[in-house]
Amino acid sequence: MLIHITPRSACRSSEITTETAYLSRRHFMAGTGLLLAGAAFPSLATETASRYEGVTPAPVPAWLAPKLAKTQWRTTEVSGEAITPFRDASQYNNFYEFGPEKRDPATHAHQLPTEPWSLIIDGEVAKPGRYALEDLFSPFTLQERIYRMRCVEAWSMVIPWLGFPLAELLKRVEPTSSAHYVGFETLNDPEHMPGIRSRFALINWPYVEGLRLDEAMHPLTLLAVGMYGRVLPNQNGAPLRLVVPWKYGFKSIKSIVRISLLSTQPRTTWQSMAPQEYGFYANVNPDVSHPRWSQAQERRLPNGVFSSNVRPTLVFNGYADEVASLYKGMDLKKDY
Ligand SMILES: Nc1nc2c(c(=O)[nH]1)N[C@H]1C(S)=C(S)[C@@H](COP(=O)(O)O)O[C@H]1N2
Ligand SMILES: [Mo]
Repeated sequence: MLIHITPRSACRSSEITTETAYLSRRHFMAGTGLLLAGAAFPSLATETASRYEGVTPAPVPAWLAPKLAKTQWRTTEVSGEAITPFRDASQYNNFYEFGPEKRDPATHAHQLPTEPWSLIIDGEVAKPGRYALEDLFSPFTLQERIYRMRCVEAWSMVIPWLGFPLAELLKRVEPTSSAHYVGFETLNDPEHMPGIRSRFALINWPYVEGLRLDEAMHPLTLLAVGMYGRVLPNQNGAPLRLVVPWKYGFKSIKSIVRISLLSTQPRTTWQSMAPQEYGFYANVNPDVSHPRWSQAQERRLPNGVFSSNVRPTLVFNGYADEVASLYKGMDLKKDY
């Protein structure tokens, strides 16, 4: 998502094929009902091993291990859309704190210390504080959520996240009646984040993001602490990151150190860098082109010379049934 360079990942017209049969969009059945039913996962060990495909996952931290045992698992497919191999999801990343290239996060992020980690919750909230991660998470049961992830650069993946709804955390800290937005902030650690040290970085660190309170409270909005049945790799935003599946990937901020309840709309990193290209809402929308490329299609990873894997982009990334009502009466071409 370098703002002055057309990303290499943007679809070339030669890659575009017509997708004749798109499978059911209603993969997220009956809201969260299916997830909460929490069917036991038949063989987590074998399943996880095959997902990792020879890549050694990081060890599971002490605070996560007991939670994994109680995780509510669901099936391994999203309506016939294959889960992206762990290899791709953990080695083709955007995390500018570690550098601008897709391989940079996987190369450098392992240096980042993620234990201990604490999260500041402040602003318009009855119970502000600095919370140790393990204390903060102790009440929550992890769920597996298999979501499409659509980058604004027009590539996408399908990732099985492990986490819990952000709403559960927000309810516990009790937003006041003046809280209308939620702001998020990533760790700013130049010592361990070479992208921050770089003289070429255009970003005003720390990376910041935001949601309207109703978006933050939506049951699809997840705080993820793991993926593919294990701990989050650092390059994917350990120890905790946001996942907002109906919005472009840049909203899903990684390695969060602060969550602020706010009365007014916060500044966000990409919007402040290039407001004509990246909006606050950033809802996935095939009908609103990026000024430099179309958003009508996307390249589903992994792809290759013989399988371009180009597919049509779905409005709200396929989650319209769940989230379209949040934007009733809004002009999504104006509030992009
Ligand atoms: N702190 C931080 N969060 C970030 C980014 C970033 O550069 N820094 N990149 C975003 C972008 S553009 C995308 S597409 C997703 C990528 O998430 P993934 O690497 O886990 O697939 O992370 C988002 N979160
Ligand atoms: Mo992105």
